Amino acid sequence: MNKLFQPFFAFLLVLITVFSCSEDTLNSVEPPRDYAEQYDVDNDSLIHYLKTHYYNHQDFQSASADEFVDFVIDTIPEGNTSLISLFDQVSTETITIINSDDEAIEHNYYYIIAREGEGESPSVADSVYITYRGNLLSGDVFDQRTTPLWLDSSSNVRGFSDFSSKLKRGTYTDNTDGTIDFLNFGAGMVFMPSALGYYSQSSNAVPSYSPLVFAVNLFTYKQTDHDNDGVPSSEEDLNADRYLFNDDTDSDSIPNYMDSDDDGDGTLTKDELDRDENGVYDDTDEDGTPDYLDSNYS
Ligand SMILES: [Ca+2]
Ligand SMILES: [Ca+2]
Ligand SMILES: [Ca+2]
Ligand SMILES: [Ca+2]
Repeated sequence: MNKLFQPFFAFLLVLITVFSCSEDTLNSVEPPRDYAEQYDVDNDSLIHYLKTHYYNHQDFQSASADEFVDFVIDTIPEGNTSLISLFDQVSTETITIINSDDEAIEHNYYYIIAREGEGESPSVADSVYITYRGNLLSGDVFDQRTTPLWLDSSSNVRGFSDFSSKLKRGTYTDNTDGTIDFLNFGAGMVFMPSALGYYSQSSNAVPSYSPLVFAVNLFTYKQTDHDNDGVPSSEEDLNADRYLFNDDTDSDSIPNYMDSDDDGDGTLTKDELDRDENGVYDDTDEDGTPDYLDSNYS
């Protein structure tokens, strides 16, 4: 049995490069490039990469339930017609990015579920217990974690957290020696344009405007409530677009998932959420908007 996975439930918040950098860490002096133009460039690069590379998909199909399989991506040799390209195996997801002129720019990312997993999937707001490897289209690995760690999905780059929510967790067994064995966990890869990664930000390992590839194993996850207001963070994505930063009921620039008084009426959400404690959010005027999002009721 695989004893790779040891520090379970030790919640670690580790600052690593799948995290988005904050605005003040931008080291680019030029204004960021136009999203639509950059997307076209990135998407061409991604399509070319997908058509010219393959991965070891058979290793995943033949793996036993507890086996940890490394993702191996390689170039299809010239003239080879038997290898199946990544392009012929990917699914596509579209994320809309709103630019500074309020225009919606659709961004595709591509992904492969190599191992289905057997449990539920996390939301983009949850904490995920994962291993991963990140590489550029050149093949260079810029970040890798082979020991599982907890990551807060809301802090990860958007393409990473969105893709994570497509994986299913596995099951696990506690061993008497304190180790954990994970079984049938979900595993896959995501191929994303730079706008869903670090975009204009750069580091030594990741140049600006780099499309990214991540291979991810999802062992398990847990629900979060970032602002401790009693509403799970996943429910604070009110418009259900799998993005937490554009839901701000009281327009105070603090998104709901971080706002302990969502409607800004001076009563904390936790104090007006469910006064009669019947498990249903209170809606005093029965207008369909619960009191904690209704500034008419506090
Ligand atoms: Ca949202
Ligand atoms: Ca707010
Ligand atoms: Ca809230
Ligand atoms: Ca209210």
